[in-house]
Order: sequence, then structure tokens, then C-alpha cells
Amino acid sequence: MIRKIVVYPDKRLKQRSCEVVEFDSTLHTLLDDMNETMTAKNGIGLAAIQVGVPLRALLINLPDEEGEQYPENLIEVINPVIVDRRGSTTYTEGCLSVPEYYDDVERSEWVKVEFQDRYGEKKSIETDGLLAIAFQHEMDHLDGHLFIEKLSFLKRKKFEKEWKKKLKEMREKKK
Ligand code: Y12
Ligand code: CO
Repeated sequence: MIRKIVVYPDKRLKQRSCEVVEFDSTLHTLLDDMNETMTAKNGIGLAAIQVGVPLRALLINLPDEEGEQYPENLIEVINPVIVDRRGSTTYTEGCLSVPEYYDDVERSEWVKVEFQDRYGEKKSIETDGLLAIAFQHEMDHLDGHLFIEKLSFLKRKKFEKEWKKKLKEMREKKK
């Protein structure tokens, strides 16, 4: 089932998500629905809070060089922790909860992440490039942070002004 995406400035996006303790059918349905929602919205990453569920669960599915996404490339990540990080890199990020806005964000270039899969099995990944960026972006959601918080003061001010205008236009269109 496709779930509704929570959009900025919804206050749910600011909350810290809770650790997953039950690796049961409710979690599996959530992950399946998140995957369906992410695919339907052309996303490459999605955290549970973006569909309104405050659990430390996220998905990443990076496209290949042709821009195609494949189910076998889906990574399901539960209770992740970054245990090591190195370097720094900048990438133009976007987020399904802040649609149509993209900006440059600086993050660690390489990360080692320990997490669990949907069955509670412990996993570890060492990665760089787009996957490292996606892990960091999605893990920020678990702590109630959005990429727009990393913008400079002036860029953030400009964003807030444009966003208010956009929300007003959307509300007027609905009338
Ligand atoms: C690198 C940078 C950021 C991430 C986090 C995951 N971000 C996304 O998956 C962003 C998706 C996105 C998709 C959009 O397209 C549609 O909604 C159809 C989009 O455009 C609009 O909203 C019009 C914006 C963002 C991982 C790796
Ligand atoms: Co996001």
C-alpha cells in the first residue's frame, strides 16, 4: 500500500524515532509499504518517519548508471549506527519530504554503518559515494533532522520564504 508522505514543515519530521524491538509482520508490512511508496514517488531513500511512523527504519535503493532501480538493490536498514566516518564530500541532495527543492550538502565521504535487517540479523557495511550520502541523509531523519538544516543562514532564509509561497499557492489551488 502506498502511504502518504509527511511534508515539511510537519512537526513529526522533527521527532527522534524509536528503536525497533519487534521484527514482526507489522515491521515487514511497514517496510513493504515504504518500498512501494518510495518507488511510486521516484525516491532513492526513505525513512519510516516520512510515512508518519517514528521507528528507526529506513530504505535505500540507488539507481544504476541508466537511472534504473532494481528490487534486488534494495537495502533495508533497521536501528543503524555510524561507527566510523572519514573525509568530506558535497552532493546536491533532495528529499521526498521537501519536494522540488535541491541543494548542496556536505557530509562524510566514507562511513561504516552497523544495523539490523528485517529479521533482526546484525549487518555491517563500509561504503562511500552516493550510498554513504544516502545513509547519512536517511539516518538524519531518524534523529529528526532534515538536509535543509545544513544550509547556510542566508540560503535557509531564502528557502523558508520560497517554501511559504509554495505552500500558500498549493493551498489556494486546492480551494
Ligand atoms: C543522495 C541525496 C539524497 C538522498 C535521500 C533520498 N532522496 C530522495 O529519494 C529524493 C527524492 C525526490 C524525488 C522527487 O521526484 C518525485 O517526487 C516524483 C522529487 O521531485 C519532486 O518532488 C517534484 C524530489 C525528491 C539520497 C542520496
Ligand atoms: Co529525506
